[in-house]
Order: sequence, then structure tokens, then C-alpha cells
Amino acid sequence: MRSNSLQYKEFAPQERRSAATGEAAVQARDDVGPEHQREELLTGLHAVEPSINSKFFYDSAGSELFARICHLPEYYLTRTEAGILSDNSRTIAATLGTVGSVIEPGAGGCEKIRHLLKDLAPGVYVPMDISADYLERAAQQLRAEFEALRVLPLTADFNRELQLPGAALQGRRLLFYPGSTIGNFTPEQAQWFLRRCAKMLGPGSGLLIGVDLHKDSAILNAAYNDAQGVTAAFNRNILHHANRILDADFEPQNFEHLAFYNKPQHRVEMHLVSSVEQTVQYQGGALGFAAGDSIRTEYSCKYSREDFVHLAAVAGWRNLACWTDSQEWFSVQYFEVE
Ligand code: AVI
Repeated sequence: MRSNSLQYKEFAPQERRSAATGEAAVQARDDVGPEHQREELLTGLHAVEPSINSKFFYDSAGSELFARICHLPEYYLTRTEAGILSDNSRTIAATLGTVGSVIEPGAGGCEKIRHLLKDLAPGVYVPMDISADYLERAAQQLRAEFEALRVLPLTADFNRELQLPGAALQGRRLLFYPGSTIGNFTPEQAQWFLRRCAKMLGPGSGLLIGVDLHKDSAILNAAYNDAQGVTAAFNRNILHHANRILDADFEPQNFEHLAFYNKPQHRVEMHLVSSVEQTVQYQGGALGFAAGDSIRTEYSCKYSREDFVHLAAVAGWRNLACWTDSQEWFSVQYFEVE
């Protein structure tokens, strides 16, 4: 990954309103535009150890596949976290206190916030994602269900920049970051991201975050190698997305899905391994792969509770609470900016 791929900039708040509803329309940012994405993809693919940033999983098809992954029997993360949130929603709301706005990076289908909306009752919800269509559909559904809630979806690459609508900066802010998406950063990137969030949100702001915990390798290996092959399809779909951005001719079926728990590094790694010798053409160049060459597509880092509390503390967040399931597979942790 390029060293600048997580740079944030702070922008003046801006909103665009839909003529039809008066509500903020999905906002698109230049940094998720085609030129920027092309440059980022090519930098990763031409690196000594080729990689594609895992954010490129989430085009429309990828977001749908991820939604299917979340319901797979092997993928314990979603249901375990949902159980923690729904079993503890009242205690969580009481611990968090009054919240004006909830900001959720990588919100996808806006499913997880539903566990908290009734008890937390924020005025504003800002779901962020790079998949605009998927986000807008989810936002519309949420507006219909929670009439008092202002839903201000933002199409943005939160890996790079975080520009919030003015309404999200009113009242006390809560960053809601479920799903162990933080695990898709390396620990160094995660710390950097959390530090920037603390600075942007300001003292007293909250962070409610889902963090996947250490566990037996067999459980992790099964979770990322499901029997139905949905995770494999999700992994390969990243090449369809790359084809569109690069005007390239990747043949996804010429790459094998590889996912394994790297125990010493406490992370699941996903790769796409070339099954044949092949040349992939893209507009303006070509990429050669020998059989066995691989493209890394994801890290999914796992933490102990203590290690994550320490990581967040260095980034300026004080731990106030932690909820977990009976097997201690997953944690939902609450922090405030010091
Ligand atoms: C989004 N993220 C937390 C998922 C994970 O488990 O790291 C993405 C995923 N990759 C394979 N399966 C799910």
C-alpha cells in the first residue's frame, strides 16, 4: 500500500440538497473519482508485492457479496457483533449519553446502526461508503423507517479524507465503526486513522467500535474460506471492479482465492493467486503474472482487548467500556477523545 493512501485532509463542511426532499443528497467526492482510483490501483499492482486495496471490493456486486458473507454460517463476526449490540443496547446507550450525530464510515447497507437507533436516538446519521448506489438505497430505507432521523449519506473514501456535512458537526459526535473494519488497516494505519478521527471530532466525542479478537486458527480459516465459495467470489470480484477502472482484461477465473490466518502477525490474509502464466492488458500498459504469483487483496487483523485499548490510547482515545460475547470472540468497545 502506498504510504499516502491514508492521508486525510480537513475540509470546510459542505452540503448539497436534493430539490425533491430538501434532505442532503448523496455527496460524491473527487478523491473517489476514476483518475484517482486508477492511479491507486496501478501503484498497488506494480509494487514488488502486488496488492489491491481492500476498499476496491465494494462496488455494487462486491457490496452485495459482502452482505451474503455476513449471513454465512462460518462468518461468525456479523452475528456475534449483532448479538452484542442488541443484548446490550440499553447499557450501551446509557454509557454513551446524549449523542447529536452518528458518523459511520463504510456503512454499506446501514444494518448495524439499527440495533442502536431506538435507544440512542441521535438527530443525525451520516453513513459513509464508496458505493454510492448501495448507500443511497440503504439511506432511503432508513429514512422511511425512522422519520425523525436526518440521514445524510456521504460517498467518500474514508481511507483518504473525511469531509462531514455541517449537520454532522452539531451536537456531540459519535463515530460508529462496527464490523471490525478497523482490522482491514494494519495496526499502524489503524492508529493513524484513529488519531485523525480524534482530531477531527474533538474532545468528548465518542467512538463505538467493533474489534474482532484472537481465536483458534481453524475458526478464522473457516470464516474466510466458506463452503459455498461466496468469499472466493467476493475476492475475485475485485478484479471485475479493477477491469472497469483500468479498462483492463483480468480474467477472474484465472486467479485462485487464497485466505489463511497468519498467526504470528495476528491477521487473516486474502490473496488472488494466478493459476496460469498470463498477461493482463490495461489502457496504457500491461501486467505479467507467472503461475503462482499473487495479488494481496486484504488483511483482516485480530486483536486482544488489551492490545486494542493500548493502540487506541496512543491515538488519543480513552477506553470507557467493552462488551463481548460469551466465547470472547468479538468485542464492542467504547472510547472518548481525551
Ligand atoms: C469488512 N471486513 C471487516 C471484512 C473482514 O472480515 O475483514 C471483509 C471480509 N473479507 C472477507 N470476508 C469478509
